[in-house]
Amino acid sequence: MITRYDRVAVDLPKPTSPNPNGASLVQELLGGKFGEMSTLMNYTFQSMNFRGRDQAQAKPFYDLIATIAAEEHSHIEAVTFTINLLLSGATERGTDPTTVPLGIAEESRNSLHFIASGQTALPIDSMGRPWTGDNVFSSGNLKLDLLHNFFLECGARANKIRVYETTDDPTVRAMAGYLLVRGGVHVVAYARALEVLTGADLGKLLPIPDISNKKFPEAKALEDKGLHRVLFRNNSPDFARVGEVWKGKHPEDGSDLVVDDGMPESFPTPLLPAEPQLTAPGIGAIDEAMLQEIAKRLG
Ligand code: MN3
Repeated sequence: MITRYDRVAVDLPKPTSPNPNGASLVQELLGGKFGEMSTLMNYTFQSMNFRGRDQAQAKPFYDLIATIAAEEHSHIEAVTFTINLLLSGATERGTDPTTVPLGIAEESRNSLHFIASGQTALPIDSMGRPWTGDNVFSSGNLKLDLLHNFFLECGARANKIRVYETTDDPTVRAMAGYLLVRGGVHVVAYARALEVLTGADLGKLLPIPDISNKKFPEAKALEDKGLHRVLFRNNSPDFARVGEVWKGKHPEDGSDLVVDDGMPESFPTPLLPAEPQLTAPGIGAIDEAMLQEIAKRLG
């Protein structure tokens, strides 16, 4: 079971200006092959599908995958709110449909943002392809699943770095910086899991790609606070054996890995203003002429 809070894990600043094409790019980090929907769904299915967790030596790995799965929900929120903030105010606000208020859609890369949604995120990648369950790997073999997850997190890290490099927008950079740090935790966690399970030292491969998080100011600020070495248990009485995997030294800077029984810092969810030209949300702001017409018909 999941407990939900009306909070986000990243303090997202307002974009410097609406940026529909930036929003299209960021979609890759949500619904792309290596996006947050993929990490969320991979670990969610792998944890629910986990066989033999009653075996003492298996339980810490179950606890790890389940704990990371829960965190990934906050990552789809971070990316989705970033997209939504970039799309807010991208078209002309008003209630007159004859002024071509959605004209910008013609020159924007993703028309679905304007036609299929209320200028908001969709479960698609940066090219508009829908996210698919084909992105989920859940083989039932722990070693294989952990190897896959290590690869998935490294691929996700590469995508985050490249999206960061496309823009200087502060919202995108805050989101990408945060996810580089937390995704980095998950890279190390799956490397450490394989190490505990097999003795292989995957830490020697890191970082993949070969660039430190500390090169990204938004990520460095969070790593200076130690966010790269903490796994959160979110006050749950369960999954307590995660510390049997998440332990030892961080392979990149040698700091101690720690399990925090509480929750990460969180921030209010950004408010998305109404976009009346899209009739979103479609309550209030009643059209006077239409109201009179209805009143006449009702007699
Ligand atoms: Mn993630």
